[in-house]
Amino acid sequence: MAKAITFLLLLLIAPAAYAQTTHIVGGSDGWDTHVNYDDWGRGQNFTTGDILVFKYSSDHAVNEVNQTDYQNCDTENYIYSNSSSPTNISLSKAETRYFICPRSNHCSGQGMKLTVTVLSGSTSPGGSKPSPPGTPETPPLPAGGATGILGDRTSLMVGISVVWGALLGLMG
Ligand SMILES: [Cu+2]
Repeated sequence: MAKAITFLLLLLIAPAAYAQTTHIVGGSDGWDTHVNYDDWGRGQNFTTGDILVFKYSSDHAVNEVNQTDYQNCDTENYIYSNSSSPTNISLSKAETRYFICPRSNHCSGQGMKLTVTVLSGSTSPGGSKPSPPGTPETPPLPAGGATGILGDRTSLMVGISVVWGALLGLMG
């Protein structure tokens, strides 16, 4: 009986422990002009361990900048720059990060700027930052976000593998 309970607990815990979400910036619109990235960002739960993916044409690029340069759309003093889509960014720490497109007036005039506030995941070391009111600890499945659902399925598969390993260990 104790073994059965352990098994059930592992089944519940394992998928959550390996949860990692891939956020495609702008969804199907990608990283482009005339997309409201504030609106897009509000629908996402960015958690440590997640990955941000910028997909764009050769008209664009991705610069990570500080808060002041973000507000001023200053592209000179970037922290990181990449122009070969897709650009993958690992959200490894609980912090706020700022991304802009350095081409033409895309940041100042075309809305190509994105703020990402990364919250600490429950499994990351170093204590967790309290979530703002209304933000659930565990991200819900995004509505219509195919990649998010795929990511969760991958997590589930990994979780099931872990459970199977534990079960075989219990039986052996
Ligand atoms: Cu651009």
